[in-house]
Amino acid sequence: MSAEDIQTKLDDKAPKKADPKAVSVDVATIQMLTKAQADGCETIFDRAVTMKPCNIGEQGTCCKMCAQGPCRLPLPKKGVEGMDTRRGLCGATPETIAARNFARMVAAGSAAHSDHSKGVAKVFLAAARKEAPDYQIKDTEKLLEIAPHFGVPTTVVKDGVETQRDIYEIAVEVGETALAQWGQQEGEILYAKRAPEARYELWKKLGVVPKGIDCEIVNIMHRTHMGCDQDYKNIIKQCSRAALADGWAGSMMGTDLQDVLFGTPYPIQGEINLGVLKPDHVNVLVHGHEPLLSEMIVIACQDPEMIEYAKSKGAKGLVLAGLCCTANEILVRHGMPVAGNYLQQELAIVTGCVDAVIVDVQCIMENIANVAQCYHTKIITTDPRAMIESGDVMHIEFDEHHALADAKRIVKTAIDNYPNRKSEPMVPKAKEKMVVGFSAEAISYHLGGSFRGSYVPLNDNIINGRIRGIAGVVGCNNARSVHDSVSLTLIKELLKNDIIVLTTGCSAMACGKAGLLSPESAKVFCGPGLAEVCETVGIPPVLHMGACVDNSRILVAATEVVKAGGLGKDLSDLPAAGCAPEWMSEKAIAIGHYFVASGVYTIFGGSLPVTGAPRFMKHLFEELEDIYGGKWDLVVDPYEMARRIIAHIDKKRKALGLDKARERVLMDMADRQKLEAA
Ligand code: CUV
Repeated sequence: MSAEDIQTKLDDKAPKKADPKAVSVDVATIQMLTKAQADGCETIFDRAVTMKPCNIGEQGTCCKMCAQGPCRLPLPKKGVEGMDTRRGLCGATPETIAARNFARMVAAGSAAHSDHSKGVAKVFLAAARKEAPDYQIKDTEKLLEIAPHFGVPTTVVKDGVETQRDIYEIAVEVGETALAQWGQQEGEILYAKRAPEARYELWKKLGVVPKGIDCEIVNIMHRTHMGCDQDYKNIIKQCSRAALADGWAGSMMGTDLQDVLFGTPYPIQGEINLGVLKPDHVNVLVHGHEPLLSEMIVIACQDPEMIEYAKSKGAKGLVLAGLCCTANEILVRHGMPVAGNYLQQELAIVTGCVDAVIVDVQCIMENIANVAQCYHTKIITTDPRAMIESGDVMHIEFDEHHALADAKRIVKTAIDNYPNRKSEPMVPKAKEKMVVGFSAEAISYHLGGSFRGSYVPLNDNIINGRIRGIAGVVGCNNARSVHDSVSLTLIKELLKNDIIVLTTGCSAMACGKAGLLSPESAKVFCGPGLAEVCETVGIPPVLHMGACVDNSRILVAATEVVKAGGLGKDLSDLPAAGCAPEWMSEKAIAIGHYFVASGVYTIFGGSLPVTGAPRFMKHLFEELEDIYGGKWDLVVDPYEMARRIIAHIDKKRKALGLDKARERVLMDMADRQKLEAA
């Protein structure tokens, strides 16, 4: 065999690489993926080319709940004709198997959000008791607003005069009551009553008001054990309890307590994309989810001593930026720059100028440890629940009792790594300005258009048809779909049709990068009605509401819309829908299900592991609507997603007697190209 033949053989065996231009619509991503490949550094994009997903798992019909399997029940090529005779060894039907798998995703997703929030509640209580000196009760207005939901009085009558109680006293009681919600075994979660009355009554009638948080998650783990719940409808009912415990308790309390500790977000400017990194500065990235650590890192990085220390190492200064939902947390509260969303975490390191990535929990790809080894980046884990064995990862445990000292130690380690850079950094130019921080309170304040905030003007604009409806477009990136593309295509379609978009998570970041989070984008992307409203009020047509736990803000905002009147009595009456176009994490499934159980029509993109079980799928996609007024759907094409959302919104408008809505704007190819170019 000649040397040439050998080389050809080796080339054949060489791993196939992704085509950068085919996998993302984000220029910075395309640029850095090209660099990664030139540097010989493998990323998720390349692996997505070489490794195909398992079709049985994708259909949701692989059961590995016991050691007699795994039992694999793929759909026959021709589909199921007549009786579906597929069974696991124990006799489990595809429905039982898919429902169990789905339920465990709900459990894991709810656990992730709720465990994050439980940690927040613990620190909140420590702060209230003045046992965690680096944390304070910052947003007292929000504390006073939430205290009644916990049954905590905010005033006391002294000498016949009603006076406000001591803030820290209130906070201790709120903290104790909140923390008890996780372990509660009987009764109802307190925040269930924050939902519109009709919704709460429906949950009661259906018997799905969660008793507590942890117990509903444990219940799923039990009932999905081998030989336990074998009725997919009954399993889904438990999914509702656990998911509602996530959305209306775990996540919602997490958001609220974080707001009290760190401030409720109000509109603030920020910048996004890899262009926020500076080659001649120390660049520190925070990545993960919990603001407990990142808030302290923000303070540490602004410390003049720390900046001087960075300069002493030869850097011009210190840049702190974020990845994933941690980025959203420090963005919406402090306007800190965002380096990128989920699929950009490896690529940030590929710039060669990231001196450390500080991670806590969730959405951290193990491969960042390997990518870091191609460059000089230090990966620092900080949470005992999320350590990394691969590569050369450091662990500096973060303890909230001496939070700031830990944060400084971590940042110092990053600075010490600056002189170790291996190669000339290459930072993409791409970055965009954006306005973010639309908490439910901020929306009320901004749209209220008066001294006192109100949702009435928003409702008025929905009723008069300027705004056709509301869509929540949230969720992740997914290496199985074109990065940012599905979300952006869908959102642009919705805007064109006068649908205002509420967003969180990595989807929000996609919008930021594409310029959709600037007020100026309204006249470029929106239909005339929505453009007029946005221009009058001075808001972007896509409102960035925060991280994934902040999807609870969407529930609160939607409830406020119901309360403001004129659009029905329940969340399911609203001309509104939800979508996670590029979802990938189990948290997304938990979120999806709490939206459905709250009465929202919810579309997921890509794939959903239910398609191998036709009766179970019908239950999720059709029958749930009769029960909850909301249902699941799976749509791959973003134009079709938009079509279904618009149809749903029009259906709801008609039911409300608001059916003078204009026809959907149908775009031809030229229109689309114009939009794409804009
Ligand atoms: Ni929590 S869950 S990839 S960071 S939104 Fe982004 Fe958001 Fe999904 Fe993860």
